[in-house]
Amino acid sequence: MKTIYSENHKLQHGDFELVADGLVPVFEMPRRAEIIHARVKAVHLGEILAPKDFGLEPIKRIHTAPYVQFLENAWNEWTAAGHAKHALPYTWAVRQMNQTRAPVAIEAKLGFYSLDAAAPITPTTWQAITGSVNVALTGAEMVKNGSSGVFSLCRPPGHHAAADYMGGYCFFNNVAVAAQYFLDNGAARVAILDIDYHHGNGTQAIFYDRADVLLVNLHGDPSVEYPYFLGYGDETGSGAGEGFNINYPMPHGTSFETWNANLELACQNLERYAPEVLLVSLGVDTFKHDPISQFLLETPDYLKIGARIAKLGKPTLFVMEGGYAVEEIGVNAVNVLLGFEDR
Ligand code: FKS
Ligand code: ZN
Repeated sequence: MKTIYSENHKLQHGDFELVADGLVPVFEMPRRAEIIHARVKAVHLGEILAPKDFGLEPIKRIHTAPYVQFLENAWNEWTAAGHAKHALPYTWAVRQMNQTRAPVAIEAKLGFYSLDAAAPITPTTWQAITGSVNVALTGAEMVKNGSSGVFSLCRPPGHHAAADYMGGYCFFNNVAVAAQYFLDNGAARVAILDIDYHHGNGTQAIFYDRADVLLVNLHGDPSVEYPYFLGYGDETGSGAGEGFNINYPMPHGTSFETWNANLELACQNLERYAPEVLLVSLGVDTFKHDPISQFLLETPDYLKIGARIAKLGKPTLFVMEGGYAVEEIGVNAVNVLLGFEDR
């Protein structure tokens, strides 16, 4: 299997994130992608290619123009406003507040275009996030052209980002942009399987009323797990999209046995939908030693996951999302790909 990778991911490196006990060094760090890259090389997974530049048009098929413009200009506006440290939001437009009138002050825009304070904007965030989308799109183009499986080693991740907000380390929704790329290039039915520990709220929000993308999510129960406010089992899609959003929330402490039983149900739904192409939001924060997550999957389990996905028999684009047990992230992520290839 070929891997798409760009060194540009290193241009996203936040300092701190806010957790319940205060500020801690960011979990979503460049070393994550470097360890995965090293593992891809070590097992000779296949050729590693640099991404092509697809420009902003494919991004704007998913994200609103004001949001894209906000991200492009955020750092300049932030420094022009006299700030020097990484930009973080701290005021949000909740409930009865106006959520349609975009504010002018950069401090306000940060809150307007975010769901939390876990997506720091640094001087080089823009290059990193456009690079990450290009990694996804380059993989999508290769799958479109006949590859049976490609690994887009995206960083920063994307599945928490919606059409017009960032959050949870995500800015552009790489997997959604890639899914739309397939639809815009001849596919009529696309499926996304999100196996990251966290619910892919951004991907769900983007495709919620659409029947051309089936989204299946396996994740921590949102009543006790980030992103908290989306990801329940009764969220099944709306309008034309009714029935095309399927959630499998699971409690803290879920073992591979239980998780795998839900993967089986997820795969049966994918088989019924019979997509032309499958995208996998690949997170390995389901690992039992993940520092911010609460499932109990073990390293060999990831081989079995890849093998089950391969059984679907669809051209498949793997898009990297989360995983914070940094030393093991390479083995775990690449095990999914090795399992897919029956290696
Ligand atoms: C932890 C608080 C939660 C944010 C967690 C974000 C998870 C991101 C992810 C992605 F795939 F997007 F990277 N903080 N105490 O893993 O879902
Ligand atoms: Zn995650």
